Amino acid sequence: MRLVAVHADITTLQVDAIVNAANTSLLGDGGVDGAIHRAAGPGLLAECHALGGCDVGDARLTGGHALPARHVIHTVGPVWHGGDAGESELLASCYRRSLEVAAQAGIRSLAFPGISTGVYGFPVEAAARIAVDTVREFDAATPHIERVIFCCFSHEDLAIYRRLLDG
Ligand code: AR6
Repeated sequence: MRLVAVHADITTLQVDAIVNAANTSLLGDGGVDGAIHRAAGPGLLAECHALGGCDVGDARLTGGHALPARHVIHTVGPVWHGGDAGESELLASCYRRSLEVAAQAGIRSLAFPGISTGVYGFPVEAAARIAVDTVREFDAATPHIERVIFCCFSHEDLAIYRRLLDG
């Protein structure tokens, strides 16, 4: 598996799947979730309605609709409450479940945003470390996915990921 970090709007990426930082309703809101729903069009919302929600730390698969990506994997990150409420384990679970769902669907390339690091307030550096470690562990156990992209929305986030991936 190749792990790379890029600076991009995730809705523009041509990959088998992009991951969405959703909420438990799966019905779209702001941030990357809002951007994905706007770019995918109303068909995505209809498909999400039928799923009936998703637990924190879990993931669900839909089509990509009008997106260049063929699928969207919706995962629900934890809200940051200071770090003693199981936030790290739940965030690791988001990455692991997204990869499991991707592998089951035969997805070979996927892109993650910084789950929970926007409105949900998870510190970026700690979140990036969990993201990279969890993807590397998954790769060692099940080498099905060829390319994982960490899609950074700021140059600061990109610098953090580049450092972790080089280290
Ligand atoms: N492409 C890539 N990354 C993006 C984009 C984009 N187009 N837009 C934002 N980001 P957030 P969360 C980055 O707040 O913290 C929603 O309302 C952003 O800079 O989208 O998990 C949901 O419905 C940050 O690094 O997600 C939930 O209610 C990262 O994506 C709640 O927000 C995540 O920021 C989830 O909060």
